Amino acid sequence: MHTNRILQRHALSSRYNLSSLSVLGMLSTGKASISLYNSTRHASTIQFRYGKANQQRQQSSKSARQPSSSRREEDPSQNRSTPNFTQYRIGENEELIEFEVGRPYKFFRLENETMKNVQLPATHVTTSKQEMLHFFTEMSYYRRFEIVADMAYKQKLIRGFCHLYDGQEAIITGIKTNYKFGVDSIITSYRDHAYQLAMGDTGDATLSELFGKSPGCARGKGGSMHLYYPKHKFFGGNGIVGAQVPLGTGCGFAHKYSGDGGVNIAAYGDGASNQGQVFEVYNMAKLYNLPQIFLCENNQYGMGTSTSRASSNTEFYTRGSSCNIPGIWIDGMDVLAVKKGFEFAYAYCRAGNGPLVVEAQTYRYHGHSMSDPGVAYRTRDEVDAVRSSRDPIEQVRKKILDQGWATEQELKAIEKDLRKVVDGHFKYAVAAKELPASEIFTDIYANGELPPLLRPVDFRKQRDRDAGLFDPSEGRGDSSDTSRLADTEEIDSQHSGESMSPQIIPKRVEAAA
Ligand SMILES: Cc1ncc(C[n+]2csc(CCOP(=O)(O)OP(=O)(O)O)c2C)c(N)n1
Ligand SMILES: [Mg+2]
Repeated sequence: MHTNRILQRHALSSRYNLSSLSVLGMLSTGKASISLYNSTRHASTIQFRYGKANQQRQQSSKSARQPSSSRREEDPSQNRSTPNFTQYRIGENEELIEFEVGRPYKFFRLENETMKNVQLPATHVTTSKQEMLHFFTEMSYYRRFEIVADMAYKQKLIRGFCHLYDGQEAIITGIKTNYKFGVDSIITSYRDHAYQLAMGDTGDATLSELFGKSPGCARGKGGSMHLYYPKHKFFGGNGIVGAQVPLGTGCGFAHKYSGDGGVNIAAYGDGASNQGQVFEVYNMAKLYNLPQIFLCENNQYGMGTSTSRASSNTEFYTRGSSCNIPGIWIDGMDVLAVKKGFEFAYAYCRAGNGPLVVEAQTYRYHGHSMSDPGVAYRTRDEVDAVRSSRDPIEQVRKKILDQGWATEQELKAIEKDLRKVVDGHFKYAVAAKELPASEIFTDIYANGELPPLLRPVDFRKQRDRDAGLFDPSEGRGDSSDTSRLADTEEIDSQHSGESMSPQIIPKRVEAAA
């Protein structure tokens, strides 16, 4: 049965009849949208729903759950099986309920402005039991994913940089409710795991990318900071602080130029908001009247520096002032406030009102990245106080319990199920293969050529070191084409030790035995 129909069927069930309760949401997760079906009669189970492509992928990789790098063609993300993606929408038969937004919106230059076809968001938000259960499930999934990433990093299964999003889950969850898939575009910083999952990549693939394994969106070459999902116009995952803001504005320009009706969100941190390039594109976006949301995820710190130490104006929603861009402040810990706030932001931009600055105030629980324990510049009490009073998942849990929509045990069962789901991603990513060393110089030029100015590694030595990892028949391309293998000794002899010249191009050698 289609998940939506399941949802609707259960929406009709009595509010307090817990034996027939209920469907607990759909996620763009794991290998699929997850439908959590929970009842006291049936043990909690998670039903994975696969699209056709995913079924085929399952069958082909069933035995060993070993993804093969040869499965990837030119653009891995386009060829990878994609989840049967779903976005939660309140159904017609659902009983609606209104909640007051705990911390009201703040507006900058919006109240007296004449806006085309849009009204400021009210302080109450309409939702339903099913949507709240969905939010609980979706945010808990992102949280669990980050906890497992944290653990995997400590086990050295993830190397390099890794920035976790726990604490900030309500923001992408509230955005996703309003996102027009196939139309809108979005871009963010390196704190991007939940964005990738929300935009539809699978948990298996996402964790594989973090592990540097071939099923990942960048075939393991990008890692944690370089996730992307072009199918749904998620353009990463960007490691240079602030760099995504001009890139996103370029997407905003493309939306306007092509008239496709889309809106771009360029998300950046409170630290990034002080960058010159951010102000430059504010100016351009306003000049061109672009459908552009500048989203400042104010998590209170840029690395170890608090906003009050780094920013002369900590009211980030007013930062468009020099370019006459209005702004709105949203409580980024309250998923309902984010949902409604972005409903407004999208409507504002779609109606042709031009760009908007949105500040979503939030908090990051972990340190800046895995190398930062996160307690040198703030106290544990501060972190604990946010966890106990403003946590986005706990706020939703409380509302669900207060309404009698589920019991504590039932919500715990969801979390337990999610652990299994993410454990599945973990097992998958552990078993997944790395690309062979012969892929080291691929994906640099669009035409697949080796870069002429790069000094290649000695694949023969590398092969010995990797003891069996290197196999020229693996990976992309014709296995008889050994042009990627370089006779580096000869190159070394030609190399003067100064700059490499274009004629020093890796020489064709015989294939390794
Ligand atoms: C151009 C540039 N400068 C400095 C850095 C180092 N750096 C990485 S993250 C960061 C702090 C950014 O903080 P913020 O924008 O608040 O984002 P958050 O990490 O809090 O999400 C800095 C300075 C970088 N990656 N790029
Ligand atoms: Mg920050």
